[in-house]
Amino acid sequence: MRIFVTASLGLALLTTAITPALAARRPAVRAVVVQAVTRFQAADTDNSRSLSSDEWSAAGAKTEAFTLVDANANGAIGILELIKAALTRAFARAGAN
Ligand SMILES: [Ca+2]
Repeated sequence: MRIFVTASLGLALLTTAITPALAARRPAVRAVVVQAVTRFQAADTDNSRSLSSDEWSAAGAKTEAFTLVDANANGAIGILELIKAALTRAFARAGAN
């Protein structure tokens, strides 16, 4: 539940920060966020609300991507870090940023 509240807050902040042109992409943004949250919950096997490098690797994610997603370099990936990385990747793929 706390993850969804945090993710919802993050989504609200992100959606109010995006330009009107990007606002039209909200359904895609929502899908990316839902997928990121789902993956985060599946990977967080110890329910610590953060992903260790071991959990990251066990989930099949690329080891070299861990340090890129760990934006605050604290050695763990929080839900907002994962959502931000997922959105950045999705918009880069769409050529929207
Ligand atoms: Ca982190």
